[in-house]
Amino acid sequence: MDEEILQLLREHSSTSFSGEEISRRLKVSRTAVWKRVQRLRTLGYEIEASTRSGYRLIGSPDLLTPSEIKPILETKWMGRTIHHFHTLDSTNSKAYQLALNGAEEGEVVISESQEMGRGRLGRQWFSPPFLNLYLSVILRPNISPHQASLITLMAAVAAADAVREFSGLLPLIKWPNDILLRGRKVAGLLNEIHSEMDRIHFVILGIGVNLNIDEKTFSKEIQAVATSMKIEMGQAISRKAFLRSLMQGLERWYSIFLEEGDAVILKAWRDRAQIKGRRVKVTSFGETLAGTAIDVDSDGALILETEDGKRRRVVAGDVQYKR
Ligand code: BT5
Repeated sequence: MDEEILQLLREHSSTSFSGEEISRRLKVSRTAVWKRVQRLRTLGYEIEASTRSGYRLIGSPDLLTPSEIKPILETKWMGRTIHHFHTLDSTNSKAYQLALNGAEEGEVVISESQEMGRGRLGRQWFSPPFLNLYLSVILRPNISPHQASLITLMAAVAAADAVREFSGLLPLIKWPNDILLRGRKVAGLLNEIHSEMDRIHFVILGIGVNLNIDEKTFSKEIQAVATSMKIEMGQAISRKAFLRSLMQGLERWYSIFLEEGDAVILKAWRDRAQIKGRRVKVTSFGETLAGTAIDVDSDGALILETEDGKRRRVVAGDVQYKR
């Protein structure tokens, strides 16, 4: 009902809208409308009320509800259905469930916070409320499972571009899925696929971006590796505006991937990752390898030349840059 009240108030934003009219249209009592208005105020909506003329919406918080996001989205199909929550265990888990139950390509799950935000390899993603972005997009690409990691690379390109547009700083993509500003992680991606041997049912593209979180809100451990747009820029940014740009970029890069194939994505990723020739330490399935990064291949794997001169192909793991 919150969304319906907000929609009515938005449609009549220049004048007040009487409580009686709202209660008639939504088929609830005037007291119920009043209680809802009180609730919306606690969420940050500024609603003027007068016994004579009714309610008027004069200010909206930077919430990521469908009614806030849809009017500003510039995408054709991505994010046209948004499932919004104040809290969830993980947007990826929710999106996975929705996709199993038939949700369509382009449906998006957004949560203001996550109780069990997930990183890769069983790690956690710190997800406090109202400060950052936690979203998962359902994709149903007609590609073979081995190409799925190209979707991670594609999404990293889109996320890096949105970070660049808003911060004016040059982010770096760290293989496979980190977006760094000045060497610290500002965003991470977690892609999960549901597939058969030769067919993908769906991909859940999970993205977390640190937007307005302050340094002191991170734990000591995360503080050492993480940053946010606000920390780097010294000012808060609109989560709505960032989301709009990110969604537009994702839709565009995903279409490029489907229409033009791997090579364009790999080139865009290489330009933003600058990985060639970097001295790295890679941890993969319990093994640590040191060497020089050569490239990523068309399956998104990292090609490494180890110190004994051998080439190794790393499909999953963590990279540390060495000086
Ligand atoms: C990632 O994992 O970077 C993937 C993060 C994906 C998060 C999104 S949020 C929406 C969607 N729903 C989910 O449940 N997940 C996705 P990984 O490379 O494993 O990095 C995890 C590591 O990053 C942790 O072990 C911490 O060291 C660090 N970390 C945790 N929270 C962080 C944060 N908010 N910002 C920066 N670093 C963080």
